[in-house]
Amino acid sequence: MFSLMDGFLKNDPISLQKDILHHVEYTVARSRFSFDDFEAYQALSHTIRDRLIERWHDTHIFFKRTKPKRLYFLSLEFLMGRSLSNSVINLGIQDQCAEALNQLGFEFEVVAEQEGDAALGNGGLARFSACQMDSLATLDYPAWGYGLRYEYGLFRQIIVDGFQHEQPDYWLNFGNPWEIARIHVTYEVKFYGTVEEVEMNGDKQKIWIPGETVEAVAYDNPIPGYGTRNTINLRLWAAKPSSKFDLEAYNTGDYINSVVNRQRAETISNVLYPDDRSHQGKELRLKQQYFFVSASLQDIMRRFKEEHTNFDELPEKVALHLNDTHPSLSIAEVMRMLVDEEHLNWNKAWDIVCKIFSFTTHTMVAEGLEKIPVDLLGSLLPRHLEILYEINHHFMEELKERIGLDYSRLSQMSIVEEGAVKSIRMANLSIVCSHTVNGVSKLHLETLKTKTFKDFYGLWPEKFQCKTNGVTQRRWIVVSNPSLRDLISKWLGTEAWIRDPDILSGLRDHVDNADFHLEWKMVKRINKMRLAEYIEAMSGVKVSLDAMFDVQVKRIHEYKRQLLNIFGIIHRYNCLKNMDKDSRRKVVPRVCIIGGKAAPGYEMAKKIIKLCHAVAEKINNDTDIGDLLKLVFIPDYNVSVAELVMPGADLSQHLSTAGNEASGTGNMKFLMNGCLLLATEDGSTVEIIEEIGADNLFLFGAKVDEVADLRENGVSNLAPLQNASPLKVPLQFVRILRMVRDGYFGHKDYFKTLCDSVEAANDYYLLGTDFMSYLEAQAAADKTFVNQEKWTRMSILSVAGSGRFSSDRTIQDYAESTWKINPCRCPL
Ligand code: 26V
Repeated sequence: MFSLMDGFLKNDPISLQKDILHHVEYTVARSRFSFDDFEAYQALSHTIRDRLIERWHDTHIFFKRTKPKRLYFLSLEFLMGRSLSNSVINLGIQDQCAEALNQLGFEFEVVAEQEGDAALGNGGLARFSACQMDSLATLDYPAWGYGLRYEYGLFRQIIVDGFQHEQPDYWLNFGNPWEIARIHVTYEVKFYGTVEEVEMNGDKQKIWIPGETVEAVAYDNPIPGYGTRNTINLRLWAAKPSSKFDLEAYNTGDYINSVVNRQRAETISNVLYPDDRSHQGKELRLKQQYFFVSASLQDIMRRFKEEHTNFDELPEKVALHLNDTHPSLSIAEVMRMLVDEEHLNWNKAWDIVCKIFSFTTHTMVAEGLEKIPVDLLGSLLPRHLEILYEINHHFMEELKERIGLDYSRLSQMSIVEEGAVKSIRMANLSIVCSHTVNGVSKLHLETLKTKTFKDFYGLWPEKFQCKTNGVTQRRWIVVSNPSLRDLISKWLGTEAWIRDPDILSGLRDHVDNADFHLEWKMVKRINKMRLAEYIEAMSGVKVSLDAMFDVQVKRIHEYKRQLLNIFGIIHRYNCLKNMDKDSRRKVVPRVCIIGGKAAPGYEMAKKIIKLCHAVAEKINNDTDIGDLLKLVFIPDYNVSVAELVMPGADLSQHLSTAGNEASGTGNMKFLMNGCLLLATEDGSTVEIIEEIGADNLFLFGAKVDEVADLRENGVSNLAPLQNASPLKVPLQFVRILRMVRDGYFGHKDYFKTLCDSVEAANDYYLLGTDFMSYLEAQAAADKTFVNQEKWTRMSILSVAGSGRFSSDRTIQDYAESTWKINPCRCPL
């Protein structure tokens, strides 16, 4: 007789092979006797997907049965990268898959390379969302991620003559085996229209008569945990024309136009906004936000209502997390659903709303906070605007009772900003309605409390909490650095650190073991080899493995100071040019690697990319310099490039002017890969210092409490500048600036505004001020590199201290103190 258990797919190499061939033949529709690497990737992915679906079902059946409180993580961006390697590792079937492929004549690594990145996000915030999903699944939390299924992800960066060009990333072109289209899970999302007041049971009631309807279709992306059967869901919404909309349009008789108009609906989820600096008040962006919010909340409420009848239970069963302010319209939407649709009275609904939302902000400065013009909001979502006004009215009344008629503070804390463009302040809204407001590092939280949201902190100190970011060691060691994974496990005698990262501290016991050092250096060498091959393939530049690989990869921003790095490289070049042969022999050879995308409209960032190429051309073609200094720009930096670059780096740079990087997560990934950091005391680096000790990284630059003075007076009252020109800028810096200005690297006119931006009077990010200190840190790195034993010690201690920066720790903290959710482990 057939038992239900017979249905389970097996994971031995023979069964996997059978399934791969099945998918080659029936999914990919190729002959099982002849298929290429890409087709092997497709077939293997479907083989893995089948296994994910089994676990996904079991997990959700288990959640349904046990009805735990669920977390809904709302984020407009997820940078997932590739899924194949991550899935087979989390499923624990990596060796079996490799063997299955091997017997068919394929190599796992080559097949895995076929996959493109899922790049549905810009940078830090989006990759952090992806790391959190991995940790939520691994720690067995009953969580769902919700996001948008953009058809075009973050643009591809190509470099032509040193200039960045953007190309669309139509990532779905070759199919996406990792998603499951739920064509029957759809919701109507409404826009525009009017609000009317009607009588209902003797009461006056507002109703929204919308003007346009669009359909949201669910695409599910299973997220497997490591060392557990739990597989949670990331549900992404795609916009489709609504069938209702159809009927009306067709009845007008204009068939062609109505079909063309239908297509307009789909544009909502078409493209990811690629600028992570400013909120421009664009209608399409607002439509994306509401489309996402409305579909997600209908889905969440439907699930809640299937299991419960009383909305009083909502706070015990549902936690809604706002990943930055992008999904904050959720607050107005839940109020609308409870008041207008479920007919709860305002106070009751408000009480519930205040218990279910939590909020994390990823921005440091007030200017970066999101505002939505009232005119725009009122036309697209008239009822929501009314609700927002009413929330603000109640808040202002409460505030007057607490602080009196202090109009300046009242107007600063108001959710509505009066002024040339009347707007809704999304951060204020989120703070007022959330029970918890999280900063992403200690230093970030401190800034929120003392500057950005000072008044709110005064009002509700208990709301403000620190949840320092983290990254998942599954992707950032196990997937990306298999040699290091093996080495760590060998010396710790266990693989338990993959689920319990604190165990990594055990590496400290071996920090002076010569055999360990030897193997440690060997691993770095292997990874440098892989990176060197990639660099040569990308840029044609051959690099020496004996050189120090010095890397700065992240979005290009003025505050991240890639320009400081480039100026440092020019300085190094000048020094080399002026050295005699003997001195040159003592120089540590360097390969400087820079990578990152500039927002398409960010002129200054684009000029930095061009300058990097111009300097590279000069240096790399100078035969006099040879292997002593190379500069390469890695184009199209993304998650999979990061997986290659981080393991191969000796030194990584994190140069933000103190007080500008809310946390930073790149530093944590490099730390996990035994790469030493050269950094300012900014964001989470402050906590890395606490963990591994200031002796184990290269620190430089103004501290956060010196920055304001330095900006105002050009000098700090804490540490006066030495070796400065009359302009209080080091002469070396002035000289380099002059070289660029005078056209030493060509493109004199083009670089003019870039030079102006760091001229003493304008140098907002303090490049000149920090330059000497930067050069000293660089010199210290050179000196240490010569002493390989010391370097290796520092490298081991970096990895040993990286456990605290696992997203597992972050998630556990959120789960316990913010979301109040418990693990819910699906039985095997
Ligand atoms: C803003 C905008 C505005 C226009 C539309 C698109 C868009 C997308 C994102 C953003 C905000 C970006 C904020 C961000 O990525 N912050 C970074 O978050 C990291 C994770 O917490 C943190 O490590 C970085 O320090 C922080 O810069």
